[in-house]
Amino acid sequence: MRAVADIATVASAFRLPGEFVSAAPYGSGHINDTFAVHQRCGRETRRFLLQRINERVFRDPVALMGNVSRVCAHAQERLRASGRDDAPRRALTLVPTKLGADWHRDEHGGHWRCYLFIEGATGHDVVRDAGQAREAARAFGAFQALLADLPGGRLHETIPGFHDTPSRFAAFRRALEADVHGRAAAATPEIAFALAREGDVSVVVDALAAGVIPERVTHNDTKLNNVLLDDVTGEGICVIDLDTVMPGSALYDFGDLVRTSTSPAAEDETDLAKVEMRLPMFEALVDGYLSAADGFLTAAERRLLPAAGKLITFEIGLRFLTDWLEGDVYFKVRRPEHNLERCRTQFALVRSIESQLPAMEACVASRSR
Ligand code: ADP
Ligand code: GN1
Ligand code: MG
Repeated sequence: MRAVADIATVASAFRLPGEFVSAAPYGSGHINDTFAVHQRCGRETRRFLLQRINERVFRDPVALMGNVSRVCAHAQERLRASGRDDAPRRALTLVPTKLGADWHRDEHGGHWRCYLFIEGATGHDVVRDAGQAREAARAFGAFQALLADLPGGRLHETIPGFHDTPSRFAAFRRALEADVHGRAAAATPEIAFALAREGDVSVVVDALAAGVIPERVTHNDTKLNNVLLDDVTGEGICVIDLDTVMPGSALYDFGDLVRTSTSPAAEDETDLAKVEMRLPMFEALVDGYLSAADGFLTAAERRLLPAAGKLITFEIGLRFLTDWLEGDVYFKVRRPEHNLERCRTQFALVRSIESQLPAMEACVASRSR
C-alpha cells in the first residue's frame, strides 16, 4: 500500500473541489487499492473514492477505463432521461483529471481513477436478511437491463475467459501439477472435492456455445458488497466495481448472488457449520432478480438459475484453491491460509447447494410464466 503523501499527489491530479485533508485505505475489495480521500470544501468535508487499478489482474487498464467510462455515461444518461434528480447517487460518476481525462497515470506507471463517493449507502460483506438479498438481486437485474442497449459496440474483455469455468479448471490442474510451494498436501480434501466435480464445469459455457442461452453485457462480479444498499431504506442504490462489466451470461451474475447472499457466513468463515444455502434467501434472490429481469430472461436462462448458483460458487472456490497453490499471487490475503479458508467456505456452500438443488429448481419453476 502506498504512503498517504503519495496519495495526496495522485489526488491533486483530479479535478476535486476544495483542499486535500487526508486519505485512508477503504473497503474490503480483494483486487484494487481503494482510498477514501477527504477534501475540505468551505465548512464541510467531502469524500471521494480514489482507486489504483490492479494491473496484474487487468492487463489493459486503458481499455478497461474505456469500458467503465462508457458504462457510467450510459447509466447517467438513462437515469436523467427517466427524470431522476438523484442520478449521481444511483450510478457511478467518474471525476475527470485536471487534463480532462478519465484516469491518471502516476510517475511509477500506475493507473488511477476517481469516483464521486456514494454517501449514506453500504456494501455489505455478509447478508443480514432476505430484504437485502432481494434488493441486491433487483439492482443487478436492473443493471443488466440497463446495459442491454449500451451504444458503441462490444465491450473490451478486461479479463478474457473470466467465467470460463473449464479454463479455470485447467488452470487449477496446472497449479496442482506444478505445486511450486509444496502446498497441495495441506489441501488434500479440497483437491479431491474439486477433482470429483470436473464433469459439472461446462454447463454454462456449453449452453452459450450452443446458442441455448444468449451472450449479454453483464457485471460478472456481483458479490453482495459490489452493490451499495441505502442505509435508511435498504434499497439497492448503486452497482459498483465495474471493472469486469463485459460480454458474459446473466447466469454468472445470478450465480455469484447465490454464492454471496444466501449463507449467513462470511466468505472466509472458518466454522464451516455456519455455512449454509438458505432457501428463503434463494427465494428472495429469485424474486428480486425476476422483478427486474423477467422481461428479457429466456426460459433456458431461468431453468439454469439454480445450477448457476452451484457453478459460480464452485468456480470461485476453485480460484481460491488455485491461488493458494500458486502462493497467493492474485487475491489480497490477510493471513497465511486465507485463500485455503475461503476455498473451504465456498466448497461447503457447494455441498449445501447440491443437497437442495431440487428445492431450488422447484422455487424457480413456481415463478415461471
Ligand atoms: P475491488 O475491485 O477491489 O473490490 P471496488 O470497486 O469494489 O474494488 O471498491 C472497493 C470498495 O470500495 C467497495 O466494496 C465499496 O465498499 C467501496 N466503494 C467503491 N466505490 C465506491 C463509491 N463510489 N462510493 C462509496 N464507496 C465505494
Ligand atoms: C474479487 O474485486 P472484488 O473483491 O469485488 C474477484 C471476483 C471474486 C471475488 C471473491 C476481478 O472481487 O471475481 O469472485 O473477489 N474479482 C476479480 O470475493 O477477480
Ligand atoms: Mg469489489
